[in-house]
Amino acid sequence: MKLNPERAAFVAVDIQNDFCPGGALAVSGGDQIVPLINSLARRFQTAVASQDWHPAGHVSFASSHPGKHPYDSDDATGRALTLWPDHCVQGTPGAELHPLLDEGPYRLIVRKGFRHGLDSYSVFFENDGKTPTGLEGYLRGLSIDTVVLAGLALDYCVFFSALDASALGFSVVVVRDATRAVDVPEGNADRVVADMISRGIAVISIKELA
Ligand code: VGL
Ligand code: ZN
Repeated sequence: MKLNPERAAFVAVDIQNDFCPGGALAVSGGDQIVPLINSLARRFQTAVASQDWHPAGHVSFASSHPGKHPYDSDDATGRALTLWPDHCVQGTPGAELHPLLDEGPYRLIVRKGFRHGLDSYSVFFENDGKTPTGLEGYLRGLSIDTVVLAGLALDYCVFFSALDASALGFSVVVVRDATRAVDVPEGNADRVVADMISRGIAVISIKELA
């Protein structure tokens, strides 16, 4: 796959300590993708990183809902109704970008999920489906038409970012080997990949990127 370097942006989703082994919401093998993310980011003129950035007591934390447990679902309104362990709390080491992530290539770091009562999986819109993060405007301002996504987690933040990017009219590419999935419930990763492909999103491996 050949991309126009003037028109394609790379988005590295949530490469943060809490999503890596030892972190609060560890994604199996999350740290293994860091070298791939570094090599991908260097190939793009426009690279953006996102950072899950929650206040303490955030609505997405199971601990904020008496009687609920991490990975339970909640009936609050929103697009995905899962409750999580406390993670990516603003200013804590878990919220920091992974120490081996090379931050040099990134022009912009977008923080999301910072409103107390609203979660944000997507790097484009928070989970109400309408509150923008500003990333769309940033990319349009640079005449970007193609969004290349990788990072954590495939079946949450990467997936919802890919759906939003596609709905906004960007061409969307997901580099699957530079992602890892939560895979809760089990099979979720395969389900979201099939869903993305059915919507015309390209799910490729890193070696397919020219
Ligand atoms: C994420 C669950 C909760 C992610 C963020 O980055 O995929 N997942 N917050
Ligand atoms: Zn989160």
